[in-house]
Amino acid sequence: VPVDELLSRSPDAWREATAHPFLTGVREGTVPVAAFDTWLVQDARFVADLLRFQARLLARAPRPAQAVLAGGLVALVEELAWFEQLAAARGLDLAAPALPATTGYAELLARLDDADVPTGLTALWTIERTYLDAWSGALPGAPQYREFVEHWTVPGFAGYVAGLAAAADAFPPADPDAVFAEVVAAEIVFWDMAMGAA
Ligand code: MP5
Repeated sequence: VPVDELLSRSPDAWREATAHPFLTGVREGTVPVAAFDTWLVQDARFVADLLRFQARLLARAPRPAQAVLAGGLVALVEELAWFEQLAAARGLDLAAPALPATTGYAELLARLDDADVPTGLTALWTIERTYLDAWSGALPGAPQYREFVEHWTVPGFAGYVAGLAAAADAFPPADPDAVFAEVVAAEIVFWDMAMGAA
């Protein structure tokens, strides 16, 4: 099954992960600054974890998947610098402790280090496709959050997600629905955490 079909096979979970109240608040400008800043600090930490996961996946990846993974890795290093600039401008401490949702997601990534490469590719596609659809649903975004909405909705990011889908479809895992469900569940908990509910 092509990865793009996984969305419609788990519609309820997908809606929760991509049409969360946090995102409605980003669109309408009603998400409290404190909740947004919590998300920002925790997401910077997630991206640092994701960078390590992706580096390990690249090291194991078959030749045709290397280019998209390597390009994504460079983008992640740049994204971390972007997070650092934003945190400094907002007076946020990126060394703040990881909250349980962030620790839980890091543990999922660590388990995926031990899974086979096809499972890792489908997981990575799910991670990125979630952000593409989630932030696209928040377009154009309230002025104070617009920079973030733009970051995950530019054509270059959509192109990256399409490249990951092609890699995942070329090397399908035995149970794509299972890894998709695990990642989507972690994404829902992550939004809940920002809203103070996890
Ligand atoms: C992404 C992210 C997207 N930043 N945070 C979570 C919790 N899930 C997915 O990853 P990237 O590398 O920022 O595009």
